[in-house]
Amino acid sequence: MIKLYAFATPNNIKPMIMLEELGLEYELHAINIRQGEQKTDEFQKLNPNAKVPVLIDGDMVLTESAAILVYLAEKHHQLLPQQNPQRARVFEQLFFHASGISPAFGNAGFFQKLASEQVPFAIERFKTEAERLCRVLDDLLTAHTYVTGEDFSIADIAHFGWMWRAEFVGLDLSKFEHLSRWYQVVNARPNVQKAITKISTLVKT
Ligand SMILES: N[C@@H](CCC(=O)N[C@@H](CS)C(=O)NCC(=O)O)C(=O)O
Repeated sequence: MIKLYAFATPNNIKPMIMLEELGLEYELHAINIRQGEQKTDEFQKLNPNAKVPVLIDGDMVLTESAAILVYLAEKHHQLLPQQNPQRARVFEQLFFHASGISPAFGNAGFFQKLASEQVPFAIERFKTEAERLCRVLDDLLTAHTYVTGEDFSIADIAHFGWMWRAEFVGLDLSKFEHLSRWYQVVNARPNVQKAITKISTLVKT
């Protein structure tokens, strides 16, 4: 059976939503990153980068949430269009997520909620950037139901991961009309709710 090593954080809800959407059974293994369990020698044999999530599917041991989404989508032929331009649009959003949204949101949350000292410049820098990126998504969503068009895809799952933790980042999504509407649509999916229920059994960030 598929195994997922995870903790209750934005990057980990993504593969869980995907597994639920695909209707796959999986074992969830908690790695408590607040207690340093990601730094053990045993865990670093799975991910030398010492981060969750890690997916194990047979011989495949895979890290990086976006790569896990693509792997599962390609294996099960779902939530990633086969043809361009739609396929390229999904990758465009995945790279935008991994290189833009994820680091900005992660740093904004870290400097506001977890850093051992308050660094106003860092808080301002990353929170402003996170808000700017929400505005980019909000503008994009004026034209479509989902981030790449009218079909739900792994790009929506990736973005949902961090939007689900907007409060940790100090962001009020209700300020973004279209992004809020999209969030409610994705959040209402039964499989998204199943993933949230399961991940909530792990410790929250
Ligand atoms: N780019 C990676 C980021 C993974 C990541 O940062 N995971 C965090 C939890 S959301 C983690 O394991 N942090 C532990 C640490 O940095 O020590 C992905 O998308 O999977």
